[in-house]
Amino acid sequence: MNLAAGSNQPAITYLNHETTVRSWLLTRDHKRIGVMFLVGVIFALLLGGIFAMALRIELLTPGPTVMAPMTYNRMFTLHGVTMVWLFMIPAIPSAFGNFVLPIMLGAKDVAFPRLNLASFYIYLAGSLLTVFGMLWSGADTGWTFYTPYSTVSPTTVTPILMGVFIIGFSTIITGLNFITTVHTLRAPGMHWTRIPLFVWTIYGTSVIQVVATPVLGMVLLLVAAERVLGMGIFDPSRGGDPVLFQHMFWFYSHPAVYIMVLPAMGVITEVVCAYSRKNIFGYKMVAASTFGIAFVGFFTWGHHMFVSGQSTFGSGVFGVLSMLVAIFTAIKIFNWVATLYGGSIDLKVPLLYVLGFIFLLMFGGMTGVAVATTSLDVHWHDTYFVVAHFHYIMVGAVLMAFLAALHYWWPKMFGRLYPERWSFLAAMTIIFGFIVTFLPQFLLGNMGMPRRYYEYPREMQWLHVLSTAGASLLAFGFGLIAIYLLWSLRYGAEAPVNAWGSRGYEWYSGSPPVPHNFTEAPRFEREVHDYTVAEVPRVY
Ligand code: HEM
Ligand SMILES: [Cu+2]
Repeated sequence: MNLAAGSNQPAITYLNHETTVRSWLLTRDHKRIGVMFLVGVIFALLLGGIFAMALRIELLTPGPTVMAPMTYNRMFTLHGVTMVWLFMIPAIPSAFGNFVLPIMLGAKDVAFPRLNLASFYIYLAGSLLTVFGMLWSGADTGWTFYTPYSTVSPTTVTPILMGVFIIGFSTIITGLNFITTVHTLRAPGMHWTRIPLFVWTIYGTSVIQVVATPVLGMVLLLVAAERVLGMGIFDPSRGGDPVLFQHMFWFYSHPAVYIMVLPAMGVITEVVCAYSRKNIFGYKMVAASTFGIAFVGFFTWGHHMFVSGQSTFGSGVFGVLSMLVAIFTAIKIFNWVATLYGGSIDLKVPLLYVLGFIFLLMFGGMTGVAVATTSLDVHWHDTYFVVAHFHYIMVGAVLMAFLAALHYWWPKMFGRLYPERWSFLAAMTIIFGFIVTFLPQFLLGNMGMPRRYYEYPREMQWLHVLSTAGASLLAFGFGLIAIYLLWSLRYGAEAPVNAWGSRGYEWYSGSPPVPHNFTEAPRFEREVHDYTVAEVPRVY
């Protein structure tokens, strides 16, 4: 062990062994690539957040407020495109998955480090093309690019479609890399039953990424071909079928919601164990439910199409299959709560986000079951009810998990502690701000407020104003986090070796880790999160 003088951190870490810009840009170190992805997705979150605030400000009054109707259409498209494709999909797998997955397995790196770097540049190229399309004149199709409108819209749809198409390759490559890493690079003692649950969720996600993303690629390319070459694939006026688009789009995009939520569930499992000082209750069930969700998720896409003219029987089958997902999710929720129960709880800020996650996921999940009920969904489809449902899951749950991961692994990644009081204030602001933003949207949807509308009747105004107020709180919370995290990089106290006394395997390496994670391959001789052992062996 070679420690820096007067410190418990390694003298040479992945951060300081080379410091030139070139050493970052050409790095093959999974940790640096993870950090670069993290910076990328945070920029996307910021950009998507600015679009969101513009939308909420416009909706403060029933009529025109600050922008023209066409600008509004572009705004919600840019918001959705940025948040879904540039932030949500890569957020947890590509950033945190890259950073911690190899360390958790006792590996030096991922299986294909060069490909890993390529994945980052593909993500960057796709994102830049998308942002270029947005700045050029933006698109007004919504993030879902529904045909036939997307094939005729006069806005800059094609570059944005192609940007998202390119980002898909990054997703596929990263998925392949993780699957191969799990199969081939496990250190001695890392049996299948010892694999941390975060890794299992990344594995399940990777399978979805590899299997489903090509379908998205195909459908986007076909829309682009229809726009550029005038082929008649989806546009009925040219002999195409617009519903075919919906099938292909949702065949990917429903499983894609699990690309977002499964890694989030993995983070939650790690954090619950670490701060309740207990191994997960029902490891095998939690791991199996991950694959249950990943598998069933492939057979539920028709719940987005109840009003598309599909047969009533078809809708019924899709509805029932969708509800199965709730059962697997409930298994996880039960096991998290059972782990917390009787644990030695240490309420640090990542655990606070976990409590927020569980609460909001239940709201999102149960309203999911409600909208999967055909008779109810015919009323709620394309209203704010659906908007609220998926924001409860995507923002309420996934973003909470993202923030939990950021706060849990921050000392590991950068070797610094952040101010605890400020982090609590920010977490409370975000959880409260979230509820104020999105709870009114359920009510609005039920009153008949359609999604993507620029104007609304006056009696809905107070709910919209409430929602905008909540969004402002959210923005304030994020600003706070940005300030204290950046502050901590320079002025934060040096983090101890294992900031939380966690028994997760990633703490076997230093904080921050040495360039190849370990000086010798660690041996895994206990179960993950076994708090009955006296101390964590460290190998760096
Ligand atoms: C218990 C599990 C879930 C069920 C049963 C469920 C069900 C549904 C249904 C039926 C719809 C379509 C409603 C409509 O358009 O009228 C829907 C929309 C949506 N759900 Fe879920 N959902 C579940 C979980 C999730 C999760 C985990 C996510 C994300 C991580 C998610 C994200 C979405 C999105 C993005 C949409 C709307 C897409 C759009 O039209 O823009 N859902 N959900
Ligand atoms: Cu779905």
